Amino acid sequence: MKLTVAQKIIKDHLVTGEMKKGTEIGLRIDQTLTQDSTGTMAYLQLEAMGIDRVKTKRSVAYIDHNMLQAGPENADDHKFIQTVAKKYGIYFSKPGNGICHQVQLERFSVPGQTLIGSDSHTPTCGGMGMLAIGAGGLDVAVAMAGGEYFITMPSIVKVELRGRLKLGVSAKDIILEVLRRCTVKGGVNKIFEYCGEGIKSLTVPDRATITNMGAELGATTSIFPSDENTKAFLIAQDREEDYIELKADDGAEYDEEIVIDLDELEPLIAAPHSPDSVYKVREKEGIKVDQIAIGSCTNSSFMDMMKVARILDGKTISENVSLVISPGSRQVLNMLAQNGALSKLVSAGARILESGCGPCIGMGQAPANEAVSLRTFNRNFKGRSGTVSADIFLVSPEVAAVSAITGKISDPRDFINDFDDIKMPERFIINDNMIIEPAEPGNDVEIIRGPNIKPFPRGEKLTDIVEGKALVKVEDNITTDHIMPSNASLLPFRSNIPYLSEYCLAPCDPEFPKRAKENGGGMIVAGSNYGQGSSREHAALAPLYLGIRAVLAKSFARIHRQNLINNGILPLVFKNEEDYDTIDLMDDIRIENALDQIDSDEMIVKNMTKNLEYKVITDLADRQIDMIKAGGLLNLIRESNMKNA
Ligand code: MIC
Ligand code: SF4
Repeated sequence: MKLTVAQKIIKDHLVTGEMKKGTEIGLRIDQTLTQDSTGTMAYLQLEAMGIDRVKTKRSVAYIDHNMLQAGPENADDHKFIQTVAKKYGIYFSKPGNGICHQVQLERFSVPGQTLIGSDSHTPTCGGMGMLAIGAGGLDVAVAMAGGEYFITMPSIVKVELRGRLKLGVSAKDIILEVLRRCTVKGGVNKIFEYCGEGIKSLTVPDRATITNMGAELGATTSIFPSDENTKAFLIAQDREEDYIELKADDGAEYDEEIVIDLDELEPLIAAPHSPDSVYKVREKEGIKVDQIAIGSCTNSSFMDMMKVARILDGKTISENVSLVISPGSRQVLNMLAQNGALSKLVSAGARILESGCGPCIGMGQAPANEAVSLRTFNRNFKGRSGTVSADIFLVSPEVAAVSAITGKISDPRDFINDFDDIKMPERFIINDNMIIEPAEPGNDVEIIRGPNIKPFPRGEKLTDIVEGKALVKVEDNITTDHIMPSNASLLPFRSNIPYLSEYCLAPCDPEFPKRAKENGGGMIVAGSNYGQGSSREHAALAPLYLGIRAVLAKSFARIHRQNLINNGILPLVFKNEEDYDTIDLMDDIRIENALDQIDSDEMIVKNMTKNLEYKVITDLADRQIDMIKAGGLLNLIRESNMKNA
């Protein structure tokens, strides 16, 4: 059989199941990554599994999100992660070393291998020809312990790039174009595989911009072949030995095809408040801008920063603009410092932030009320910046840099003459002294736990009757930023679910946590694509803590659905979407014979208040049914450990 790049990697790593679209498959995982805002929980779960040492080829723990240290909580969590990493055989990337995806791409990514990470933008390393997938922290912990990672065998979308990008148009515009065409729910259970003549002119970091933001499609992942450009990047990272060539077989079959003519692409912009609300920059030209932020795991590579430095060289930014720049990694920052580009950025008036997520996750730099902020990031969900009334637009580094000078949204094609002098370096500065090696097996490293680490909630076994009130009713495309908001004041509590749960779904309905507690838990009712966005399992753990037993939705985002199942919460999809309209807040919802019903693909849910019955689709694999019955994956693992003891 002729295979695509993704199918080849899946075939090489398949442990359970068959490569049959829509069925569940289990994959062997070579590498894992965690970051600090999901990592604390993931490592608590790893500890609960009772293994001595990780079984992966390489696991890395990064500190990049919770970088503001306004109190001791974040630094305490960093210490916990550092000591756990040392003990269990995990490499530890210190705060300041860079954003997990950027550093993973530079220093650890290997074409042909599998990677899962407790962050939805893990597909960044798809730019290196890895099968790189975002997952909940518990799934990552299981993979570290040597377990498989289960996904639905995805369909493969061929994205053929033709021609070459014009000056002022960049990789960001390619992924914005894909988002414009496919939307934020268009990628569920699909892999976007890039090919065609057009990929030859894209460097690995360009490709990584595209695979990174493929997360916004809801896709399982995105991937590029491994070719001469991959080799050049690996040589420049002094890792030539990691190179293998990887390309799709001639005649490989795809499920869908998209063709993008790069010559015809123009600078694009995603308008508030969704990454798929895409326009031409020309259509938004002239809008006054208050803040510009350049960085994030989407656009913070050396080449991106060099283009920005080139545009800002000798200029001063508009008096009304605050420009913040966070280079993606210490390697990038160091390169800019060494070649003088950093000085150009500073001279133009940029505020340089440390290498980390920063404003992308609301860790500082919240814009002013009603401000317009132009960002090179990947998400512009309402309130994510820390300012609910702000309007966030997503753009390329080129658009951001020229707009910083003019003070309004501007098209770079009117300002740039050439980037000819900007070349991929033949050799990056290699300095891994902020990556701490793990201790030898059999060590006695002491794990340091701060007082902010609270036990995480455990699910309960499925009962035959599942009932409760509809405690909240929300619309389509609810993000995990709605379910479990993240900002500078909440992120320090990522290891404290009782505290976080007070804010669960608060942007949609601030009374929900109180109502849930008063009623001893119940159900969530939601529209389509519920739980899109991040991989944070806190969006399942906080509802679990509040006693949520089921979520009835029109459809779910992939990672969030699995996080619910991992925690023993039923994800139920309305068979008839109109049923959603008949449920009102506080209706009594009841599932009878749940223990029998769970074994089939559909269940009957009763609305006792309205005297109505709904058919819901469960579509659970046998393994997932076991998890729901056990009250979550950790309980299941414990049960099987007990059986084997
Ligand atoms: C995000 O971009 O939303 C995050 C913060 O990186 C999350 C992880 C988290 O919530 O900690 C993600 O993308 O998974
Ligand atoms: Fe960090 Fe933003 Fe990337 Fe999430 S999207 S990993 S917050 S830079």
